Amino acid sequence: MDKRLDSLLAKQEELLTRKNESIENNGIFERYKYPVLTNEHIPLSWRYDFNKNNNKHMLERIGVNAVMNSGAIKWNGKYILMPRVEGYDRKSYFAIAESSNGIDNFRFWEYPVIIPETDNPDTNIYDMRLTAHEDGWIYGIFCSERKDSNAPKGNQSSAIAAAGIVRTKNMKNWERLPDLESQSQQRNVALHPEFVNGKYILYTRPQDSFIEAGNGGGIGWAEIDDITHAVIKEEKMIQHRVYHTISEAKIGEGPHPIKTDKGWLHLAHGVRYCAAGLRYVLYMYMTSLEDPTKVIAQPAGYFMAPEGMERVGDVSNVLFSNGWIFDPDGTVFIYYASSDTRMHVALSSTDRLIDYCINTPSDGFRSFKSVENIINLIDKNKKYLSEKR
Ligand code: M1P
Repeated sequence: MDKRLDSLLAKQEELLTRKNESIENNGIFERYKYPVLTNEHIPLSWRYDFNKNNNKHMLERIGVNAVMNSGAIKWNGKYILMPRVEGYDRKSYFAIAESSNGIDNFRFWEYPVIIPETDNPDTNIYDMRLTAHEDGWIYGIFCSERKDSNAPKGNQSSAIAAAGIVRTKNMKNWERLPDLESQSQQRNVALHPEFVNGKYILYTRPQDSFIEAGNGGGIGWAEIDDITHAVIKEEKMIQHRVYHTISEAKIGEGPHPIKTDKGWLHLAHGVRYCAAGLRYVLYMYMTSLEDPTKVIAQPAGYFMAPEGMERVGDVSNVLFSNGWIFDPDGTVFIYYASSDTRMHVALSSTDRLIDYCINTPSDGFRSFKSVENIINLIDKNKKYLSEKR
């Protein structure tokens, strides 16, 4: 074999077998030192022609720019990630990587995933949200992007975002169902794992245009009669954008919520404007088991924001999550992408996340209220310490 290829393979093997290390403990979750997936994790057989007769300099033929925004699911005892892989050609596609422990040694399966097209082919597909539904199928809902056919002549960037739907029983063969029918553009759509009142439930994110939320931009709850022909008849908004919060510009549901005995735990992203552009952070909220459209807890501000190297990438100042895995022992593996470039993991537990959601003060929407929350805490601590003495 070619010397250069040998050395590329050896270097990649080192990366794929590297142990990850927990680096931080703020009490709520632990971050890990190394990204779990990057463009360097993509198999070399997808990128290089190994035959020296065709590739005497062993040049890379098909480059990968980023591996980000990953769906996640525990399947056959393995931690499965289904990220958005973006090529140098700016087209995204899906691929599956698995690990035995969920924190390191993720390896891609042999081939990227084939998502069948509809009669109206997608230009770009990304941001898969996976749900093992109680109907027995594993569903994937993703963003399907196409050129806006009504864009003025010469405009090459106007696009339409819609929710594409696929399902599988083996994670290998994906059946494409018709795209979600909606009055508005849609991105960040996730399927609730259970039927509610006999209906499939979608968390939606209506938006007026491809980028701007416009009048939409919150998280909607839509009841769907038939998932094989999904039509939104009505959207009840369960999360709203609010002035001067972390989510004044846009909000998007992350993966589907996790069911706990205290309620449904939700992970979402909030977007705000700042001088550097848009800033994406992750936040959490909880909904009631009896009425999952009712928010029962929502801590103020963000749960996770970009830190250190996470701050920089193709689209800087972005954390985004569309995948988490909940183990029966209560461990929660939070998979998140930083700056549209790479994938990370953070670990927590349902106990800690419930505690975080229920006991963190909610947003008072004014500086005065924020100070009030701090003073309350100081006073409680003073009382506790004086009683202890
Ligand atoms: O670039 C940040 C994110 O922007 C979009 O998310 P949203 O629709 O909430 O603005 C998506 O394109 C997402 O993939 C991307 O990470």
